Formats: sequence, structure tokens, C-alpha cells
Amino acid sequence: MENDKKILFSAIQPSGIPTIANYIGAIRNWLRLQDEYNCIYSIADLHCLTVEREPKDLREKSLELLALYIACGVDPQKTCLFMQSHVPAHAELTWILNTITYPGELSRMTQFKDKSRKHAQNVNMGLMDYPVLMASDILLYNTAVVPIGEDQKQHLELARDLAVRFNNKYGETFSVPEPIIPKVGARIMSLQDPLHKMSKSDANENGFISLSDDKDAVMRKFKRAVTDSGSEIRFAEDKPGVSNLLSIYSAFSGKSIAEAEKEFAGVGYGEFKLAVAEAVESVLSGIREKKKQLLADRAYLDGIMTEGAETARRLSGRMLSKVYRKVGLYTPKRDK
Ligand code: ATP
Ligand code: LTN
Repeated sequence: MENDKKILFSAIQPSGIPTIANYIGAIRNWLRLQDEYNCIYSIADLHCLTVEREPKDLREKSLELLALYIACGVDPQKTCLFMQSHVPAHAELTWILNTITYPGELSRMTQFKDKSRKHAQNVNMGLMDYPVLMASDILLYNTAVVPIGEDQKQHLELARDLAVRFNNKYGETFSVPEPIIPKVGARIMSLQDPLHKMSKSDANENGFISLSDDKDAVMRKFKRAVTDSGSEIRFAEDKPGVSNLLSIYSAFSGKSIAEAEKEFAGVGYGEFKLAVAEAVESVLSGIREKKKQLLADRAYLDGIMTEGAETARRLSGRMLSKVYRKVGLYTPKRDK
């Protein structure tokens, strides 16, 4: 990290195995930007506690997510990979930022409203404060850019607002981050309900393809994917199912939407869905294999995250000290 490249920060919650939507919306962009930026990728395990979790499952999923980052092509030599809970500054900065955040800003967040509905029996303060923890993740590292899917745009807006608000109140401290949202695939929809986003925690497993699904599951789920009336394969608002499949195909084949439309002109839905499934499977088979190898070497993964946490603690510690100084928390002289 000792060069003058700008910082890129992103994270995913270990709330399940990432889906092809997480891959298209976020991870694929991470790979593209690895050389251009100093990249920091976290596993947002503290965020994960905002909804009910089985502790054992959370632990396993966290390690699996690290393996998946690497299996997808994130290079641990070039990037900093760590678990959010291993770096205390994230929770500490959250407290400070809470003091300049208003409840109304958080209660009107789309994700908060969705998740409050979905987890009505457990609407806790953490769920509401989620975007402030996310702002801390980002602001601790002087982050310039944050690759995310469309659904996180509102949270990034808050991170920007809080950076500016803090800077105005206490003097220049935080960089104001920019989102990077993909042009195609920023919002991949459920295969069963193309009006709702694909989500790794969907109760209906046929709605998503996880990066660990085997070939049979990939083929079966695409075969069952909901399409639209008519038979034309084109990208259009009145064809949400087909448009979604075209976006997925485009992301996995590297072809543009226009090229894909041309390729499938006159082709039936069945054949089209098979082609999408094959394009996805050809990438997933490699990821599955690599993940399996990585998970067999736990010491290697533990080593990566230990090293990552050390780097992240060093970088975030500097920013947190600055923040503590700015807001007026007392520091004894010999601590300097
Ligand atoms: P959960 O179901 O647990 O809320 P999720 O599948 O929505 O999880 P997150 O961990 O919240 O996934 O998101 C990880 C990254 O993937 C974020 O950058 C997010 O914007 C992106 N992402 C999530 N869902 C989609 C989607 N349907 N299409 C494109 N990108 C997405
Ligand atoms: N809230 C994000 C995960 C996340 C994140 C971040 C993304 C936590 N901290 C910082 C970008 C930057 C989500 O995808 N649900």
C-alpha cells in the first residue's frame, strides 16, 4: 500500500454464499480494478449480526467468503483482505459518526425498510445503524472509490454526506468517496420473480444461483427461470425476465447486450436459457474448484486474513486517531 495509487474499498456480508448477482454487481468490478487502485476488501461480519444468525453458520460462511473472494480472482498479494470484526476502528468510528447522524436519515433507507418488513420480529438498532457502520468502513481508509451494486447507492450517499458534514464541523478529515456502479448488471433480478432483486438470503433457492451451486443446480434453476409473454429475446422494460437473463449472459460471456440480442434472434426461450446456463457454468466450475482447494488449506486463509487485519488496523488506526483529536478527545502527551 506504499505507493500513490488511490484507495478502493468494498465489502460483502457473509450472510450466505454470494450469488451471481453479487459477482456481477460487485466482485467482477473488483477484479477489473485491482491494478489501478490499492484495493481493500472486507468481509462485513459485523453487518451480518443485524439479522438473526446461527453463530456456527456465520463463522463458516465468513471463511468461505474469503475463499470465494480469492477463488473469483481477487489477488491476496495485491490487495488487503480482512474480516471487519478484526479491526476495532470500524466499530469505534461508528460511534463518532452516530453523533452526527439523524434517525430520520436512517429510518428512510430503502434497505432498512425492506429488512424491517422481512425481519419484523427483530428490528434492532444495528439494523438501523447499518449504513453508519458502512460509512465507517469506507471513510477510515481515505477511500476514493467504492464498487457496489445499485442497491447500495443510497448507503454510499450517506457515507458521502457524513464525510462532508464531519469535515465542515471539525475541519478537513475524510475524503469523499465515489461509487462505481456497473452499467450492465447493477441490479440482477431473482430468476423466479424478475421484479425483485436477486438476493443470497432469498428463502426461495430457485431465485438465485450461488457461486457454489453445482452444474445440475445451475442448469435446473435457469431452466425454471421465469420468462415473459411473447417469444422475442430482446432487452425491454416490458420483458423483465428476458432482460435479466440477457444481462446475466452479457456479464458472463463478455458480449454486449446488443450482440447477445443478435445472437439469439429467432431462438426459442428454452434454447436461450440453456445458453445462459452454460455461459454461467463455464465460469462457475473454475470458481468452485479453486474454492474447494482453498478451503482445504485453512492455515493459508487464516494467514491471509491475519496479515490483512494488521494492515487494516495500521491504516484505520491513523485515521481514527486523527478523528479523536479533531473531536476533542484527550490524548496524553506520551501516547503520541
Ligand atoms: P442479503 O441477501 O444478505 O441482503 P445480498 O445478496 O443483497 O445479501 P450484499 O452482501 O448485501 O448482498 O451485497 C454485496 C454486493 O453485491 C453489494 O455491492 C451489492 O450492491 C451487490 N449486489 C447485491 N445484490 C445485487 C443484485 N441483485 N444485483 C447486482 N448487485 C447486487
Ligand atoms: N452493505 C454492503 C456491504 C458493505 C460494504 C461496505 C460495501 C459493508 N461495508 C463498505 C461497500 C463498502 C452490502 O453490500 N450490503
